[in-house]
Amino acid sequence: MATVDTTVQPSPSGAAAAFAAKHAAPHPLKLYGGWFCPFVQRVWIVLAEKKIPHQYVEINPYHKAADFLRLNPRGLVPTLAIHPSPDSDSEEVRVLYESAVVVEYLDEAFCDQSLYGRDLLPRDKGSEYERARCRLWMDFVSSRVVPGFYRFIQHSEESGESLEEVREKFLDGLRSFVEEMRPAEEGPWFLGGRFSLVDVMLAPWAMRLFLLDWYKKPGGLGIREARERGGEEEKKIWERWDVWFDAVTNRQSVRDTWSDEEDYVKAYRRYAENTTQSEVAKATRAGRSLP
Ligand SMILES: N[C@@H](CCC(=O)N[C@@H](CS)C(=O)NCC(=O)O)C(=O)O
Repeated sequence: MATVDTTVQPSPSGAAAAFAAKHAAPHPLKLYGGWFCPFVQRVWIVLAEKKIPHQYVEINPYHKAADFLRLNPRGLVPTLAIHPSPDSDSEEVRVLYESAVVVEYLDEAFCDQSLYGRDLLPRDKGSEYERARCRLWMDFVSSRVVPGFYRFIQHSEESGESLEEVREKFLDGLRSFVEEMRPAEEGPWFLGGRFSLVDVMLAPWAMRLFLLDWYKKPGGLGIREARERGGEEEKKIWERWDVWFDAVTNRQSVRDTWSDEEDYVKAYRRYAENTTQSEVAKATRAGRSLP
């Protein structure tokens, strides 16, 4: 078997290093994560957003230690372990994984608004439709936008599609997402005035879009060109996108869970050269849905 490079810088840097250090002490709620992982960042953002007490445990998910596989047989981060509190009779450690599941769990489990602030999904009586619509667009991010990001960044000569094609499909996903946002007059977020899990789901990839400009030349991400080429409708879409993008990439919880930019450049080189053997990358290469 070819030797696979699974090394990653062992710990976060910048603001994320400070955030991790603040949450290094043992705590019954443990997030196993990797600083570079956008799925982990979703969970990290919710912990930061709601100021949920926890312990952050940095691991390299590509080196699957037996103890970690016992917690999560899929061997993926984020993995959340909920240890019994000292005053409970139970010995049992409860485990959750899958970022989309974990963010909803945390939002529901830590719902005392006097301690944790506003819910990240609308939960008041009568908000069933709005909550379901949030889930629809959270799912859209995971099932359309995120796979499109990996097809784009891993694009190579062998992809069977041109760089222009993968770029256009990716931008189409963003356009559909933007068309569902409340008008900017109501506020910058997907729901207008209210930051929600829909924003959380895409925020880590919004932060990583600069990598497409960095690695996918010529043309890079291509929003500027699409806007210049397009008509009025296209301009309006990207104006709304800019408002959302600026707000989300400056949100405190997003900044607090972000390492130094150059570390992402290094970590994503293997994706950009399409040589990484991560489960996400292998699925992308094989045209399968993501793990
Ligand atoms: N669907 C999972 C995806 C998680 C995932 O792919 N995590 C990557 C790191 S970004 C991982 O643990 N990779 C280990 C591997 O590929 O072996 C989620 O949403 O949590």
